[in-house]
Amino acid sequence: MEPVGTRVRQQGHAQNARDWDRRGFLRGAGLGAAALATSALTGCGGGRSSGPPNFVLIFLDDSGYGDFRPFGHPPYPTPNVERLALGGCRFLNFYVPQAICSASRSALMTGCYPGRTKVFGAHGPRARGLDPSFATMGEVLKTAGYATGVFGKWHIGDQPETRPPARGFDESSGLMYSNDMWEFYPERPQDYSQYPLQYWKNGEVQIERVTGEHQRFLTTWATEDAVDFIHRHKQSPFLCYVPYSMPHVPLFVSDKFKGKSGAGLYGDVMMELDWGVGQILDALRDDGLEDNTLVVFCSDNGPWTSYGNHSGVTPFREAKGTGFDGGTRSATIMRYPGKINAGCRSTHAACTVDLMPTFAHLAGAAMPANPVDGKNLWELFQSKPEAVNPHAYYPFSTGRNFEGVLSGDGRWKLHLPHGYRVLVEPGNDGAAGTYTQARIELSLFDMQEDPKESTNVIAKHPEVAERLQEYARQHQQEFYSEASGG
Ligand SMILES: [Ca+2]
Repeated sequence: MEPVGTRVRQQGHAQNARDWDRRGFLRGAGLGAAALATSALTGCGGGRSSGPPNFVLIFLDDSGYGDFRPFGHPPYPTPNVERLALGGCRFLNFYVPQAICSASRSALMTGCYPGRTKVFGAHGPRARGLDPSFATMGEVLKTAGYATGVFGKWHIGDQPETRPPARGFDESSGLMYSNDMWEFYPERPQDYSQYPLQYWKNGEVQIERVTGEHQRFLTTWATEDAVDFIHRHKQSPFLCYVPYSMPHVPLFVSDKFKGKSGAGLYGDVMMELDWGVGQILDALRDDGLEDNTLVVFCSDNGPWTSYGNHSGVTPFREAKGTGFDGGTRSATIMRYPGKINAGCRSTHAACTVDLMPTFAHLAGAAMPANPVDGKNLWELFQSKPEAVNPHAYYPFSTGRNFEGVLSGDGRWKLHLPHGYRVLVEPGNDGAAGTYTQARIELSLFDMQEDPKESTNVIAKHPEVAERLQEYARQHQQEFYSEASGG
């Protein structure tokens, strides 16, 4: 029998989506004949228990550092993320190199800084995105025999040569860019009215014109496709990349969680994402794959606080779209039973660019021919006592502006002089608030003593500032000078 969710997406109209939601809820709740049939078919173990690990990479969109326990204390339950953290390691100082969608995702997929790929900010419909000369994680792992799937928001290319099927992913479903780049969205609909938001599956448009009714299912569909992919590939090594579209505005939630959090729509959306994490963890457990799978959980950037009660929270300075830690520091969990200590907590600095090289190392895959900035940090991710971060520094940027560097040990952060946006008044219930522009001069922050970047200590530590300024000069020269094409 054809899966119900697939049929809905092929037909792609609201009534069927609602019908599917009801049946999807029954199945998710373990009720009805469909639930029994599904579990009887899939919950039988027998997955590959040795050899190179599988990778499950869950990447949220705009989730704040404090949106989940145990990183924060949100007013809604997140039991599945807590379960993941209890079984693995929490990384408290994990960074993205730029706190905007496309730049962050390109860095994750390639292990290259935005200054190298020249993918900055967030691209819109029909953009070419990431140049195919930079290998993706999917392409790298495929050379080692991995099956690869991406289920959710791609956002690093919307042309035939830059969509997932051309970039190393055997299977794919979801949106090619953000869910607000959308003719129905009240913010700037004129920018997107010529391009209906499309839902893609395996290189074909499955829904020509995504509506609000469809958006309610984005989290469920990504989850279902990821779970299905895991079940079908339990005998071969796989990469299952799940870049959820939520909790990027406009927020949507299925009936499973609508009104369930008691904390508004954002809480409902986060509960549904937590449910998705739980479904994926259950699939790994049921297939006997838990011990041979590295699960990584992270967000592409910090919260979009302009959206007020439709935004997450961060304890750090500023938020999405800035080089401050409120934008670039992501609550990250890694679980790999027997290899990463359960319940561990790491304060090492690390960055999403390091994931691809680390995955390649674990998979026994050769690194690509193009230069890569990230490094294999497997010993550091395992919290080996002797492990040190081999990076002298991590750069951070916003759009095309290189803004400064963080020392590789995470202790010091140097801001070059740059402008940045500051929230004046948050919006409410889906409406955007207002920003003003501010400026920071050359500043050094001691991230250990002052993680909120509040006190400039450059006069107190001139030798540290000089060392970081030299790294910044080198980075500027290599990636942002005219000679570099920057
Ligand atoms: Ca984002």
